[in-house]
Amino acid sequence: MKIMLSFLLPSFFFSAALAQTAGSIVEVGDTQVSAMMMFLGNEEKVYILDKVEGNAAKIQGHSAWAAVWDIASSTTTLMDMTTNTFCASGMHLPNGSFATFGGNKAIGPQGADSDQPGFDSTYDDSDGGTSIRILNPCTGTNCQWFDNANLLSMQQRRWYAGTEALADGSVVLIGGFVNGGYVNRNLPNNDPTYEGGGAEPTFEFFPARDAGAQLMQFMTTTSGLNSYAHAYLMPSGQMFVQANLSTILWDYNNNIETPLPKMPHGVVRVYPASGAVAMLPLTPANNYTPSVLFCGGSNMPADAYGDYLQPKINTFYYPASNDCQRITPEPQDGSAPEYVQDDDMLEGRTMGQFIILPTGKLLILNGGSNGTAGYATATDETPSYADMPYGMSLAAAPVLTPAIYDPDAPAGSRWSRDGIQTSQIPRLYHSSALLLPDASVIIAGSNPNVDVNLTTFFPTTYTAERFYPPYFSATTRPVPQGVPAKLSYGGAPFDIQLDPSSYTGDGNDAAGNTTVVIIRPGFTTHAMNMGQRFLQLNNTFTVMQNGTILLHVSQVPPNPNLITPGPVLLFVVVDGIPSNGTMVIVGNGKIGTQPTHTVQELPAAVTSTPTPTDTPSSTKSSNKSSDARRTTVGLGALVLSMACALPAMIFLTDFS
Ligand SMILES: *[C@@H]1O[C@H](CO)[C@@H](O)[C@H](O)[C@H]1NC(C)=O
Ligand SMILES: *[C@@H]1O[C@H](CO)[C@@H](O)[C@H](O)[C@H]1NC(C)=O
Ligand SMILES: *[C@@H]1O[C@H](CO)[C@@H](O)[C@H](O)[C@H]1NC(C)=O
Ligand SMILES: *[C@@H]1O[C@H](CO)[C@@H](O)[C@H](O)[C@H]1NC(C)=O
Ligand SMILES: *[C@@H]1O[C@H](CO)[C@@H](O)[C@H](O)[C@H]1NC(C)=O
Ligand SMILES: *[C@@H]1O[C@H](CO)[C@@H](O)[C@H](O)[C@H]1NC(C)=O
Ligand SMILES: *[C@@H]1O[C@H](CO)[C@@H](O)[C@H](O)[C@H]1NC(C)=O
Ligand SMILES: *[C@@H]1O[C@H](CO)[C@@H](O)[C@H](O)[C@H]1NC(C)=O
Ligand SMILES: *[C@@H]1O[C@H](CO)[C@@H](O)[C@H](O)[C@H]1NC(C)=O
Ligand SMILES: [Cu+2]
Repeated sequence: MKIMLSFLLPSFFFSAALAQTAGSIVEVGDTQVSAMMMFLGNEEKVYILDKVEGNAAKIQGHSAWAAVWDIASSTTTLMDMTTNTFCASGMHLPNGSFATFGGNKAIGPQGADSDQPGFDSTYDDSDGGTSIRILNPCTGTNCQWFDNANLLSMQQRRWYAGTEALADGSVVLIGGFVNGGYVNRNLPNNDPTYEGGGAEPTFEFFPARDAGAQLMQFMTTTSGLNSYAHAYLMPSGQMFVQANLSTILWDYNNNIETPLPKMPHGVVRVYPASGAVAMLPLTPANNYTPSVLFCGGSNMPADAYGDYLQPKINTFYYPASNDCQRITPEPQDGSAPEYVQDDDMLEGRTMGQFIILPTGKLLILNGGSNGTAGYATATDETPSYADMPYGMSLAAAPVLTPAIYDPDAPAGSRWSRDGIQTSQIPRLYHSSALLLPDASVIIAGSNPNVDVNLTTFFPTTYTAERFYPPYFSATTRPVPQGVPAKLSYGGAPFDIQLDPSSYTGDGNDAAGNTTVVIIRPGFTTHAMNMGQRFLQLNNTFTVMQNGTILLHVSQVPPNPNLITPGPVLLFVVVDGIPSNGTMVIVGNGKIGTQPTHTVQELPAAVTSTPTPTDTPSSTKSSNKSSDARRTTVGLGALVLSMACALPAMIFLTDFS
């Protein structure tokens, strides 16, 4: 029956029908390297990095660990790479390039030490501990990674460095391990700062500053659980940093730490507990005040984390946390920041990952409901690898169904998974996910193994999937015209045009329920999206008598701390239905102080006037072509809306 169907249906029809189902998770092919890290280079390409391992796919005679994935064709092209990217971090740059930082030493098969100093001849990889690698994305397959430690490198070795961009487009790199491990400590923890050379307690900048790498007190305070620290630049220019159970606001220019409250309930959110963490949307309604949301991770007792080698307990039998906390680090009313209990997730998750959707809702996917990130051949409770129930995986019970969190819903009703399908593919340690320009989400990776293992419980995974959020049920998606290629910090507003084919129903209603948002999908690795942010641009509109909507859109607010210079996707969202995203550069494209300008007033909103025979109910139910015909009043009859702040815009069509 199935075979007959595929004979009868043209294949393009079949795949198109599958691909667009709202809530579905669809397999979209083979990434050839296991996608531990990914980022969106431009509207066409996703760049993928793996660690050095024995992938069957070969380039220049050695197993590949880098690739580029073409979104339209779902095909992978291998790329060459010199150094070991194992557990690097990454960030966008102001000109649309991306950088990755650090990694591991050169290794051979099964993670063995390299056969030569700093180079392994079997896997053909060099030490990546201090590497800074740069990619200038291209739409073909001919761009290459710049990866030359002799010309560009960090001052310290960093594996799992916390990474955040600054207002001038430079990047700060925070702490990390020197050579990797499960947690960043020895036991007993007699040397909490340096761990006998295992821990890297300093921070440094890219491009390097004269002061060089400086000691960061927070790394000692949080000793053990301080790698991949969660770091978010705040409007003041200070940085919110969270690791272990500690939280600070950090003045990285003067290296001054201001303590904020401890994470409640003993839930650790950094690796390897690996909670899902994201900054909530910055909107005109919240006056661009950031709040950070933490969900899941682990409340394992401190002792259970063990040391560099392995955990003390059988983590895979320890339930992950379902606890969510929200904090506004810089409240505009001057009150003291505090963690606020948020709705529990629908289940516990470690390595859950937040993807901010154009609707301002947060998708969570991937991860497991038991255990932690990381891999090991033993725990103190299971000393023999042969007895490890899930091979090297320290997590178990993969959560296969995404859920969606609505930050604006009343407490108690923020989580939902209505209409969302379940994947068949576990995505545990070293999985990744990323928002794509069509507002779907690519999901890839998972490889809780030291080297490629296709036969273990949670194998090395090459199959990518795409998740289609609920808005893929829409039959009409907005098609904005006139999206600029660049946005400035402040200055004159610009116009985006939406023709009536971009919406259904009444034009005034649609215009009033339209947002223009910029999203930085970020550099995804280890259940994080480094640099991920969502900012709604302020806007008003003019609804024309022919049904075309002209959106008058503000530039980015004139504070580069809110969204640092570099690439973002711009979406227009009408009635909760996003357009395709256009890649746009925020700022002047250069590392350095960004020019800012006074915000110029937006024109007042203008709605189209219905004919006198229209009733409010007929306005709501009439279709757009009949709207277009009945709205025959000339420009002079346009009604100015009352001056009122978005989004509480009042629509004057309802009084006829
Ligand atoms: C973008 O900026 C980075 C860092 O300054 C630089 O290495 C890279 O070459 C630039 N890319 C382009 C295309 O100019
Ligand atoms: C986290 O920090 C606390 C001190 O605040 C320390 O007692 C604990 O051992 C740390 N946890 C780990 C796993 O290192
Ligand atoms: C958004 O624009 C409206 C209309 O010009 C203005 O009243 C409001 O203050 C702006 N909001 C923000 C947060 O800038
Ligand atoms: C997860 O942990 C619980 C609690 O220890 C245990 O009952 C369950 O069997 C574990 N699940 C898996 C798949 O190991
Ligand atoms: C794969 O994992 C299984 C157990 O998890 C192990 O027995 C086997 O040796 C591994 N294979 C390779 C090639 O590492
Ligand atoms: C969005 O992009 C996809 C993929 O490029 C394309 O097939 C589709 O037609 C676009 N949709 C709109 C509404 O622009
Ligand atoms: C509606 O009128 C405006 C202004 O003349 C024009 O720019 C726009 O293209 C028209 N829209 C349609 C759908 O014809
Ligand atoms: C705006 O669109 C959303 C999503 O479709 C819908 O839930 C909401 O009711 C709309 N709001 C108004 C004021 O129409
Ligand atoms: C929309 O209006 C047109 C023109 O009046 C009409 O032909 C069409 O049937 C209407 N469609 C719906 C869905 O009401
Ligand atoms: Cu890792």
